Formats: sequence, C-alpha cells, structure tokens
Amino acid sequence: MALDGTGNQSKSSTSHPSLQVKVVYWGPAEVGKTTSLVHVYNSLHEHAADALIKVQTTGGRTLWSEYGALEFEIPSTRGPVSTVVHVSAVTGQERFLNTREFTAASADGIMFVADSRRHRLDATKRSYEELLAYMPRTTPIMVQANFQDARDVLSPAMMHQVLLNVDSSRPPINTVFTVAKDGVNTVGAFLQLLCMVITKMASSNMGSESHDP
Ligand SMILES: Nc1nc2c(ncn2[C@@H]2O[C@H](COP(=O)(O)OP(=O)(O)OP(=O)(O)O)[C@@H](O)[C@H]2O)c(=O)[nH]1
Ligand SMILES: [Mg+2]
Repeated sequence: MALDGTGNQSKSSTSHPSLQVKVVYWGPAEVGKTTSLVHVYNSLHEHAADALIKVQTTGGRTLWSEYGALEFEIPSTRGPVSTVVHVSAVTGQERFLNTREFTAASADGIMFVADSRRHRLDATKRSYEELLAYMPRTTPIMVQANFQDARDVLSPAMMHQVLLNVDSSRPPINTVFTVAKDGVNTVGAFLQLLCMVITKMASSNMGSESHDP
C-alpha cells in the first residue's frame, strides 16, 4: 500500500509499500529558498530521481517554482518502505501570491526560510503570516534562520520567538542556524523536517491501516 501526499493509501507499482511526501520551501523574497533546495538536492544526489527543474527569470529569481524528487528506502517493522520526497521552492515574489496558496495547502511539511537580518524582519513576518493563512493547522513547519553570516542579525532563538509571536498556537518544530549560501546546516534542517513528516504520517495511519515506517 502507498500513502499519497495527503496520507491516503494506494497500491504501489512495486511489491514494496510506498510513501509519497511533499516538502515545500517557503519564505520572503530572496531569502535563500532556492539556494537551500539546490544544496540539499546536490548533497543527496544519489537519491535524486531526476534533475532539479527550475523555472527562473533571467535575473535568477524563481518565477514559478523549483521542483525535484528524492527517493529513499525507509526501514519499517513490515519491511522497507520506498519513499519519494517531492521537494519544491515557491517564488518569494509578492506578485505571485496566488501560485503559493495552492502549494501551501497541499504540502506535508514546510521549510520556512526566515531572513534573520533585522531590516528584513517585517518581510519575514509577512511571509509567515501568509503561510499560516494558507496551510492546514497541523502541517509541520521547520525554520531555517538564514543569513546568519550577515551583519545585524537575530539569533535562531530570537527568530523562533518572532515567529511564535505571530501565532503562539502553531509553534514551529525547531528553528536552526543556516547559511544557505555556504550550505551550512541546510541538509540537517531538511532531514529533521522529513523525520517529523514521516513520523506524523505513520502515526496518523496507525489506526486506519497497517503502515509504520
Ligand atoms: N550572505 C548570504 N547570502 C545568501 C544566503 N542564502 C542565500 N544567499 C544569497 O541570496 C540570494 C538569493 O538567494 P535565492 O536562493 O535565489 O533566494 P530565493 O528565496 O530563492 O529568491 P526568490 O525565489 O527570488 O524569492 C543569492 O545571491 C544567494 O547566494 C546566506 O545565508 N547568506
Ligand atoms: Mg527562488
């Protein structure tokens, strides 16, 4: 049996059980969403199902989104579960708000890339408010406190508090130090989110069907 991105199960083409997971990189404009995704994809290239698809402006801004798929075999008590993780990064451009709405609603996990620079705090809060407005209440959110190499930044703990102040009833799983430009901690953040998403999917299916990756 397979779980699709919403946790529903279907028959896989292989004899292995399979799991489909959708992870979305979200955040304000030019915060490092694409940089983070590209670094994760390159670092985990042995698991890449295909090349990363990019739709960008000539200036390197994300026009629609980037998309790729990673494949993993996850052990479970009932044998290996072949897992496909669909990863995408939304465009941060204000004018493409409606393309983001659907993406947030259908995600199993969100990587919110926050801009830790003090002068970008309002943009980060606006983007986070937009995210919370569109995504289901129970979708796990992991936060990268990015741009930690820049001057006049807030620490990951302070960024966590800023986002908690937006809505304390929906705390992120964790807020971690990242410098996406240098690939610092982007893979760790991704794997932490993925573990949380898979654990949540497994536990929400325990009562309904036999599935426990
Ligand atoms: N100094 C510094 N620069 C960064 C960091 N992360 C990303 N950048 C740079 O910021 C710029 C924008 O990065 P992108 O990954 O394109 O940002 P984005 O969020 O995908 O941008 P849009 O899709 O256009 O909204 C690039 O020049 C990156 O090299 C970081 O942690 N520190
Ligand atoms: Mg981008």
